[in-house]
Amino acid sequence: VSLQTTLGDHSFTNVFMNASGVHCMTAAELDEVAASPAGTLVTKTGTLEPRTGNPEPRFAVLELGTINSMGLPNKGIDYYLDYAAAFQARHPGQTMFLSVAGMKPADFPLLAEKIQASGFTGLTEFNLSCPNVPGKPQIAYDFETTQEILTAIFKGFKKAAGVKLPPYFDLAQFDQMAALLNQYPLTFINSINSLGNGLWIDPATDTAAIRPKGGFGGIGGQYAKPIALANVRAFRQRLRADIGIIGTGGVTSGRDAYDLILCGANLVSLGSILATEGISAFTRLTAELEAEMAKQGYATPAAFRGQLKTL
Ligand code: RRO
Repeated sequence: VSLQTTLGDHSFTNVFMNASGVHCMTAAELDEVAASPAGTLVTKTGTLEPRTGNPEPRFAVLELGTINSMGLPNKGIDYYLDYAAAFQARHPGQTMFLSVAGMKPADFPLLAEKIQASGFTGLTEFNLSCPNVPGKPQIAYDFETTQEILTAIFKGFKKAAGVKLPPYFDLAQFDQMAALLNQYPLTFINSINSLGNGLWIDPATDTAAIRPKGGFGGIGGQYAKPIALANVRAFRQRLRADIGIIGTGGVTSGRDAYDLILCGANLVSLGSILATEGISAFTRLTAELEAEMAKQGYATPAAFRGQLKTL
C-alpha cells in the first residue's frame, strides 16, 4: 500500500499534512512536521506584519474537538518566506505550503507580489476564512469580495495557488462559489476551515471556555467531520477536474481520512487531532489509513478517490 498523491504538478509521499494554525507558528514546529511521516507541511497563516493575536485563553480542548479564537497571531510573511527558502535548500524536490491572509482586501495582492518576487517554489494557500478577527467577517462568505480579491491576486501571480474555504451549508452556496473559483487558475482548494463562531460552556462554572469575543470561536475536531465530508464532496462534483482538494475537518482515525478521500480529497490535513495528540498523530494515522486501504483492497489513494457510493 502507498499513500503517494499529487496536487497539480507536485507529488507527495503521504496524503497527510498539518492544517494551517496547528504546529506551524515557529521554525522549530515546522521542522517537527517535516521530520514526521507527513507528506508536506503548511505554515501558520502569515500577514504582511507580525501579529500577537487575541488575549488568552484562546484555545480549549472540548469533549469531541476544539474551540479557538487565536486572532491570527503569526510571525509575519517575511519569517515564513525565510523558512521556506531554508526548507527548499534542505529538502530539494519536496513541496511545502505557505498560508497567507490580508487584514484587508488590498493586502492580498501585496502578499501575492511578495511571494511572486521571492524564490518560493511551493504552493500558496490564500486563507479566505479566518473566523476570529474581531470586526472582520470571514471573506469567503462574501462572494463579491472573494471575486475582487482573486482577480487582484491573479493579475500578477503566476505560481501555484489555492484558497482555504469556510464550511458552506447550502447547495446554492456550493454552486455559486464553485462557479466563481472555476474562473481562476487555481491548483487547489482546502475545505474546510473551522466551524465559525461556536460557543462552549463549562458546566462547573457556567463560563465560556475562551476569553476573546465573549467565548465565540472556531470549532474543529469530530464536530466538523460530516460538514467537511459534504464540503469536499460538493466541491469535487462542481470544480474543474484540474483543481485538487485538500480535505480538512474531523480526522481522528485512518477511516476518517479514507472517507475524505472517498469524497475526493487529494491530501488530508490534521488540525484538532494534531493539537491534542501531538506529532505522533501522523505515525498513527498513516498506519491506520494503510490498514484500512489494505482491508478494502486499494493500493493507492487514486484507486478510490471520489468513489463514494450513493443510494
Ligand atoms: O488565527 C486564528 O484565529 C484562526 C485562523 Br487565521 C483560521 O483560519 N482558522 C481558525 O480556526 N483560527
